[in-house]
Amino acid sequence: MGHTSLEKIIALQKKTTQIRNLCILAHVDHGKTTLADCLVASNGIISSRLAGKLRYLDSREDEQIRGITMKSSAISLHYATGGADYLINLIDSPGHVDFSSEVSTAVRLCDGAIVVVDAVEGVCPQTQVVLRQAWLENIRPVLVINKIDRLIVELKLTSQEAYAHLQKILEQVNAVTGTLFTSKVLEERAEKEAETPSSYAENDSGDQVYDWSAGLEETDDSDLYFSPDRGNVVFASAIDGWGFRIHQFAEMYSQKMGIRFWVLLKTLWGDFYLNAKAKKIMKGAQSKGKKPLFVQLVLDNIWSMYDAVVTRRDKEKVEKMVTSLGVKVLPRDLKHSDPKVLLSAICSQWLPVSQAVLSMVCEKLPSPAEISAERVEKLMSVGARRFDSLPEKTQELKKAFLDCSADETAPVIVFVSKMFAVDSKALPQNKQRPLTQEEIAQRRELARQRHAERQAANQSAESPGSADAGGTSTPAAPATGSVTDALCAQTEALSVRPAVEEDNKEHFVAFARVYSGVVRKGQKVFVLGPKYDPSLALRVLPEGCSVADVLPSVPHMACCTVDSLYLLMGRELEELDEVPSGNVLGIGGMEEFILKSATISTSPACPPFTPINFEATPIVRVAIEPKHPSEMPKLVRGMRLLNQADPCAEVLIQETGEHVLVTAGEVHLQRCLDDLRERFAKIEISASEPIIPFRETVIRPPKVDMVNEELGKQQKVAVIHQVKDEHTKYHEGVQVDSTGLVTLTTSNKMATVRVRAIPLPEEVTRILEDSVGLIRTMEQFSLFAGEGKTLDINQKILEDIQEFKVKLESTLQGHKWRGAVEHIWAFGPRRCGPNILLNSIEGYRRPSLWQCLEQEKEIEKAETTALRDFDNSIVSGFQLATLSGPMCEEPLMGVCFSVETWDMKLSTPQTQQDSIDEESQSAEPNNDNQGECSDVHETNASSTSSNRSRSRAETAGSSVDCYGPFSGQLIAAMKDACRYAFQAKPQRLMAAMYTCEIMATAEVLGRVYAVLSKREGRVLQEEMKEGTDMFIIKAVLPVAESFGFADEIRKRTSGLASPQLVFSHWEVIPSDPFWVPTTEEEYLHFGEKADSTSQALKYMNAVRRRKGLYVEEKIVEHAEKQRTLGKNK
Ligand SMILES: Nc1nc2c(ncn2[C@@H]2O[C@H](COP(=O)(O)OP(=O)(O)OP(=O)(O)O)[C@@H](O)[C@H]2O)c(=O)[nH]1
Ligand SMILES: [Mg+2]
Repeated sequence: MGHTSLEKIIALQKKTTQIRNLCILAHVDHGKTTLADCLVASNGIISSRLAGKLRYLDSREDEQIRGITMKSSAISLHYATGGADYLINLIDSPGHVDFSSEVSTAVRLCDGAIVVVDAVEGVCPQTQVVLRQAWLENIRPVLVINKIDRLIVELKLTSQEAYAHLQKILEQVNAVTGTLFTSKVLEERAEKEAETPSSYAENDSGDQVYDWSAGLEETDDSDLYFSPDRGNVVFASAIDGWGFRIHQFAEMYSQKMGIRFWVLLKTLWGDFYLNAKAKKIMKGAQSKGKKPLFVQLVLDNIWSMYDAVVTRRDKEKVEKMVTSLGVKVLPRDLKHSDPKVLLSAICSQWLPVSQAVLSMVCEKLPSPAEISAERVEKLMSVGARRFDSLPEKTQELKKAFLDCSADETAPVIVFVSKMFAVDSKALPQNKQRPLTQEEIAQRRELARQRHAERQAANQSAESPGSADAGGTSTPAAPATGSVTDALCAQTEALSVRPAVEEDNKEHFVAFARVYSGVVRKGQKVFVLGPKYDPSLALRVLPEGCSVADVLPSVPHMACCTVDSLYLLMGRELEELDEVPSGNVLGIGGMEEFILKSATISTSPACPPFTPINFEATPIVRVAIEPKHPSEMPKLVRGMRLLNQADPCAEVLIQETGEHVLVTAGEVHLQRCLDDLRERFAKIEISASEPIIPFRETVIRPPKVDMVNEELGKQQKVAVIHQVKDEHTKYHEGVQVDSTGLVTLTTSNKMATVRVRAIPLPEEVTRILEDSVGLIRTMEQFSLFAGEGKTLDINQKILEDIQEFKVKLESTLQGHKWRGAVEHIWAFGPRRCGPNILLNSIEGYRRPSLWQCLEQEKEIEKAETTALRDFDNSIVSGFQLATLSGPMCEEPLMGVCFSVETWDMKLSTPQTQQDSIDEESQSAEPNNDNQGECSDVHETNASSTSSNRSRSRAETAGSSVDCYGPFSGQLIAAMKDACRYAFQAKPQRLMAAMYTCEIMATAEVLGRVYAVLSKREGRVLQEEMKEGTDMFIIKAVLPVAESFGFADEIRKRTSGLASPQLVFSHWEVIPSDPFWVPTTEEEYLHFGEKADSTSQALKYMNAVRRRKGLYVEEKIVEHAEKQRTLGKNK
């Protein structure tokens, strides 16, 4: 526990205004954990000598080995300043992209964040991401510019150059904040406009004034930016243990030089210099070529310290400095062979980093009591629901949030952001603790008794008088034996039992924060799942009920008793009896009730908190198997535990029965597998090669062939292995014309569809991908409309749908796409994917997909024709076709299927014919033939009979047919038609692509390029980072080639470059997997066998093989003649 006792921390937990909940955020390796070490050391939990080396909060073995953080962990620290005591609940988070979900869960529980930026690398991709996350959660950030020692020792900058460099970094960080701020102001303005439809405002005189400002002017943004004079920036070197805010120097020099403190504070950072003669501070240091104040008064001191201690090792100077600073240095530090030891001994007393950071945190970050109304509303309103649409009782809870009160009467509201597994040994109740006096006495007594019994037993065995010839034992013997046994068992129980129990249970602790009230051990609470609906519960539950009552069951709500509460202390947990509002805590015994996150409350009116924003998309999948098949149940249990313990990992069982694990990236995968092996399943497992997702698409016919010759002009050659021919062979009943129009008739010959596949422009595919949420809403609306209900959609979403439509219209230009957007029939697969089904059937009208936009207008009554009734079958066929393509059964992407005609001939059995005719009274020309079973009604789409009854179609659908139900046939026919239409076009595979940013020095640049090109990567951009000799390379790389990429780069560049891969987009692989040489040039160039098979073919075959599909391959071509080896050879 360090210097601070548990009692002290418990007392501090009650003072809400003195609490700070914060997390440390940064790009990977910018020094978060090292900084956390310095803060932890200030509480005496670890020795300050080890701070920076121990990385105390990286408690997992793999975190220590790899040197990166993988899990966020929390610790409570005590800080006293100016007579006030503060409790700092600190959460260290990982910086690697693969673990960004851990960052999201940490940010949710905090009110503030320390953003750390490496002084050399500056703002990196993850820095931007974490700034955005902090912004989205409405938490306030402060900045630490870390690793300033690298500017001195590695880059060897002068103090003036370093100043310019630091200024740039600050500008970069503020630029990111500025962008976030502007977009928010614009969004708010848009919202306001939506509420008041016109932006014309009447002023007093009645004139109309148009407000043309973007709203940016009136919104105060000065508090938002990082600026040293505002005290929210610390300059530090965590590894050497120093850090400062300019306040400290302003104070020091104001005494020394007699300048007022605030004048110095305002001028210490900026373009000011000291005019020694006039004893004045003047502006314009840069233009006059003077040393800025910051360089002269601050940086020069540090530079000379490094110069004396590290570079020149000037003993005399060091001693002088030590005495002038008034710090104490141990003789062994002075003599230490590593100058860094001496340096950190001096600096950590002169400018202790923990002091600088903690005082900034207490001063600049809000306490839990200062939670803003805006943040509360955001936390309480799930999804598209507005806060004011919540039930009244729920809205009243907003006050409880704002009060953050720890009163008895305040409702308890707790949010659990993740579950984490702990070793049962780490639980305080199982920890080995020193025995109390009584226990020692008890044990002594037991031992004594046992000894006495044993002696008594020996005596009775030896005593000759009681010897029993019959071999039966004396009545005393069994009795003594049993007493001894019982005693032994008792003593063993004291020592052994906990060890036996701990093996069979993994303990989960909920990582949580109290937003209102006090949670107590043994208290009964409601656990509300993410889908819980308070309005439903308030209707079902009796008025004024409490958790203790017997209540009817409500979906997504459970009642449970709080089992144990913990104070999180990094690697350790301390047991608590109660935790008041405003604190971060661990809750034990919740694993039965909570999967990953939940809201806990004593009030049923409490809404579930908004889901956490996860930045990472899980993309790497592997299939997992136990080494020994009999251990399957253990694996299943282990995977279930893993799923609970990791916010981002997904575990699923595929239709094929495979157990699949989906993770965010390679490093994450590795950690999940280690966890499974060593912790959750405790068995040997084997994981498949990562399953790489692909997409299938069609493209416009290429104009040139594989040797860049224009197609069409060359002589074709006969190729022996003509693969293409096989692909153009179709089933009977299928016709494909030269333009790729496929005509297909159902098996019972009653319906014919003509379908064509058209590649969608790339832009359209992208728009479709980005608008999945909107498409789902539209789909739901249509579904409701079909049932005669209406779905109320929030105004903002309607506007977004309108915008989506306009965007589609503007990208689908040209005569081919005329009116296409209006005629979109469906999206697929799963009704929201990036493929379009287009209704190009002349005369067939169906309700528009965009009907939600036309709410005001009367939704046109769709005509009920036979076609209309089977509309769904066509859509289903399309959905199936887009879900798995013909190349390797992967989903399609960017394909439009245009249905050009759809003819139906409906036969109606005679028995029902009469009633139908009476009802519908449609003028059918061939009514007179009704006696024959082969009676056929022509229901062409262009036929005008508009009032055909529904029952007719149903009859047709259910009529007995040797080919099965008609709707099923139609689905199959449509699916096949789509597949053939797809195959009639040039087919291509699409690969998932990662983007990565690699930072590398000039020497290793060549090797980075070599690795990239070997793995089919492509460099997009290369630029030099200003003020350093680092290059930043932006590249894209197929996911399929990415395994081991980061490791290889690291190895080839001796650890100098380390890339982070983030999923970016899907890209068409240009080579044709079905390609065979067909022209003379190609034949000459690639040879008859076309051995140098394309990348696309390799991928395709790999997927087919994995799925157990037929792979066209010649395994042995020119086999040597078989030779029989002699027996003895
Ligand atoms: N030169 C120098 N190196 C530092 C400093 N602070 C940290 N480091 C080094 O930077 C490396 C990464 O430090 P960590 O503290 O593990 O970084 P992190 O931000 O926690 O990394 P992740 O948790 O993996 O994102 C370690 O090798 C540290 O020794 C510093 O002030 N100066
Ligand atoms: Mg770390």
